[in-house]
Amino acid sequence: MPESTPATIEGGLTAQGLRFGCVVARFNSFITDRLLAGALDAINRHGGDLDNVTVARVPGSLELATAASAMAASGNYDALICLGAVIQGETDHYDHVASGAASSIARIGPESGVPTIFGVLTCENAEQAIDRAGGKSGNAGFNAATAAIEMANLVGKLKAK
Ligand code: INI
Repeated sequence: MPESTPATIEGGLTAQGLRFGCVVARFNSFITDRLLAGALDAINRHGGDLDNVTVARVPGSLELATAASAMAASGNYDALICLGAVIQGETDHYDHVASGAASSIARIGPESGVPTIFGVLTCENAEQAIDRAGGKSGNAGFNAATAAIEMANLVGKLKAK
């Protein structure tokens, strides 16, 4: 057994004093409105102030990254949460929308230094999406906001070290 253990840094789950940007797709708004409600619930329950949350609406999931990039560049946010719903069967370009949204959002955090969370549901049908937006499988918006809180705290600690 080694005699010492490495220092481990983790982000806590308090949202107090943190500023969040939520970018929400209007496409499939019957799902994304529920994701946003879940995200705001998570921020509120973790001690955050909803006055420190800005919601930006975009047409669809393919536009989430552009708005999130602008918010990251503003320097006004500790973390960003991208919320969308891509549902297979309603489009033949499902794969393009899903992979385009995922790859563009994934770049923002590493490139800007502002944690940017992928809260986009990719589902086979509407029922699956409903299950994951506050139904029997929880709320992916709540989970995305919780990840944003943890990452904002972690990045804050790492920068201060
Ligand atoms: N956008 C979504 O957020 N979800 C979808 O399921 C979807 N489908 O099915 O096409 C979708 N398309 C719109 C896309 O995100 C853009 O807004 C559009 O292509 C304009 O750039």
